Amino acid sequence: MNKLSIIGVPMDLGQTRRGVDMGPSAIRYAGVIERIENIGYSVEDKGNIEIALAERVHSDENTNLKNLKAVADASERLAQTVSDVITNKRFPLVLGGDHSIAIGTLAGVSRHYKNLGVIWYDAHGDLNTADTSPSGNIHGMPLAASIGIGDDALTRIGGYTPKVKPENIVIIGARSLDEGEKELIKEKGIKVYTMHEIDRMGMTKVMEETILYLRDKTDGVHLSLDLDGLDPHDAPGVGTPVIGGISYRESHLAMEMLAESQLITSAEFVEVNPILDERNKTATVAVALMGSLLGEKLV
Ligand code: 4U7
Ligand code: MN
Ligand code: MN
Ligand code: MN
Repeated sequence: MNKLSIIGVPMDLGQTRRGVDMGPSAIRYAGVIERIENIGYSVEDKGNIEIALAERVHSDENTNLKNLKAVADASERLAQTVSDVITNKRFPLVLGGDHSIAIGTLAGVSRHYKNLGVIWYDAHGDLNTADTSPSGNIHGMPLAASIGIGDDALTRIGGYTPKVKPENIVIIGARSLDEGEKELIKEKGIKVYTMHEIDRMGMTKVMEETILYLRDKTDGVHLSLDLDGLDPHDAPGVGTPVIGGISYRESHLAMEMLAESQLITSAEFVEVNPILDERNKTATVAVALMGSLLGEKLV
């Protein structure tokens, strides 16, 4: 039987809006365990990683990265937990929390692969550094940190860097990229399907190309799905919504195609903020997408 472990990360220190720390609870409340058990997995819930309370963290004056030390500490704990899950031959499913948690998730996953691939499903590139970030929020930096660019405290989680090669990354859904991020994408040759390509080619072709692009050169693929990749109409409970996003149906199709490809070896769903949500809609959408990703069938 396929085995899966859920890891909750009630992280809100990578940005400044309250509520995203309740994401793991909202996703559990939306029935994630039952949903995945019904597909046929043996599911273990490892509970939550300990995160410092935002009210008790004071930022370091030596850096403009908000809550840097607290985020780095939590990333180390998450990396260890994720790595243990993989060692035990279980699929790690990480529930956020803001997207800064991807730094820890990837640090835990990447040590198990020679050539990890990453699908970054997001309205944003999350490729900022202290120098390019307009906000100082670390949730806008995890992909940069994972390719080894940024503050050492973030790039060296787990004691090694980089976690991913730029040519093994596919960003899907981008529609809000900062200038520094655009430059980095060009410089590093990161593959991006913006909303323009999704509109123009359709999600089917985007996913076919993504799967072909990653299949041969990787020995594992991590899916990092930021709910703000979806249109705010379908996923209103996110801290940084951007209009003109991917629909629920398109996302559902993308997850089903990934399930069919059997490419995905770990996943995280992030940025669910129940305070900003409408009757737990975004957590419910997240659980439905997890179901599709993990092989749920309609008939
Ligand atoms: B998320 C932003 F400036 N780019 O760096 C920044 F637009 O994990 C947003 O994708 C980052 O939700 C969004 O602060 C981070 C901003
Ligand atoms: Mn985003
Ligand atoms: Mn993101
Ligand atoms: Mn649309």
